[in-house]
Amino acid sequence: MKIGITCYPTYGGSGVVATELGIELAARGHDIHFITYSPPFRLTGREANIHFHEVAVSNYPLFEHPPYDLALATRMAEVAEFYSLDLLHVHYAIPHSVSALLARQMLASRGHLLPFITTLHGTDITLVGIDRSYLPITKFGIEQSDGVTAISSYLRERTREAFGVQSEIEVIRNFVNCDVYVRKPDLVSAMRPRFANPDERLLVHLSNFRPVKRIQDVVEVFARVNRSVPARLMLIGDGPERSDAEYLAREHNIQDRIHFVGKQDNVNELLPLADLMLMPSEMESFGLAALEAMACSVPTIGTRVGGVPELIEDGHNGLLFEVGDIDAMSAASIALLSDEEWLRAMARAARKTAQDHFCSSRVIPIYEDYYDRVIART
Ligand code: GMT
Repeated sequence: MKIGITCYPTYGGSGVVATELGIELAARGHDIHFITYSPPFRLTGREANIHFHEVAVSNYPLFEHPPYDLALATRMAEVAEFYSLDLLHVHYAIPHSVSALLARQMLASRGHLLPFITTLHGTDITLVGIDRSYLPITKFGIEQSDGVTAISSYLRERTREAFGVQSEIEVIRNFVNCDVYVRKPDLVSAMRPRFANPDERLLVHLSNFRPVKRIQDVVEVFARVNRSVPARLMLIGDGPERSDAEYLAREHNIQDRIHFVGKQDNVNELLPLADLMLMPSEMESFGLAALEAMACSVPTIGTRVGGVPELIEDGHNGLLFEVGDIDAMSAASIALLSDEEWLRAMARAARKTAQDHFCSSRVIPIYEDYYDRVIART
């Protein structure tokens, strides 16, 4: 198949899923065309069967807000025509589904068929999408899509409730490449000493440091853990809450125990170094960072929100708490990190969950099957 993929190419779960999906599909022989304003950050540019088409937005002085959505629609239509795309797959509804709709209409007027699929990721529905200024057009974009997928059952139900969308929404959960995201003992032995001493535990958090991730809770939990168990914290990513986290670390005088490693491409090399992942988010429609950690045999202490319980089974492959319950999360982290056998059992269960249910080898064929069905009915 020839597939166009559009996403936010920056540091964020939806862009990661879209990019990894493109990489996996290309490895299975499909021709993948990314259509975005810059190359998705996890692409190396050396992958076979992957093409990148930049969306350039002209910045005429009259435009206080350059119309990216229109430039995107134009580029989508051009690429689809020049490369005979079979379908477009857009990740994150706003504004991508509306641009795809325009591209489909432009091509239809010239007798070309271009079905498009929208994948809903979370904040496009739970935050941005329900803002009154975007709701009607987001709902329209979803309803006009030839296929709609959601990354969890939670998000499907939330979309139905919040938008009153009646059309079919297929749940296709996020995935991870279990051969790439895996704990390799040699690599761990070589790299872990850079981040923690042998007698110390290493905790990790990975996000875009937005308020929804509650980075302050990560630092608060770590501060309490560090009082009972010698430990270090690795913070992967960057974003608006970073300086608050740095300030809080100084207040607790634990700044020397925290590694702010910033945005990293190869998180598969860093995650396996850790003993425990902290994900105290206010909301997660799925929680991709937790899945990536789980595949690396790192269990998560997280919050019972959104789609997280569809990934983490409390007490089996991780532990779930109410949002903001720092005391309970700290106590559980200390208990788990102090009990080697329990920690190992949970690490094994985390890896097994990733392997049994969320490996790309299982999920990508589900996408392929869905593409076939959408193309067949349009
Ligand atoms: O969580 C973010 O701030 C980023 C956001 C995105 O769209 O990039 O993440 C959403 O999509 C991820 C990939 O499907 C999910 O794993 C996240 O749970 C989801 N975030 C929220 O629902 C808050």
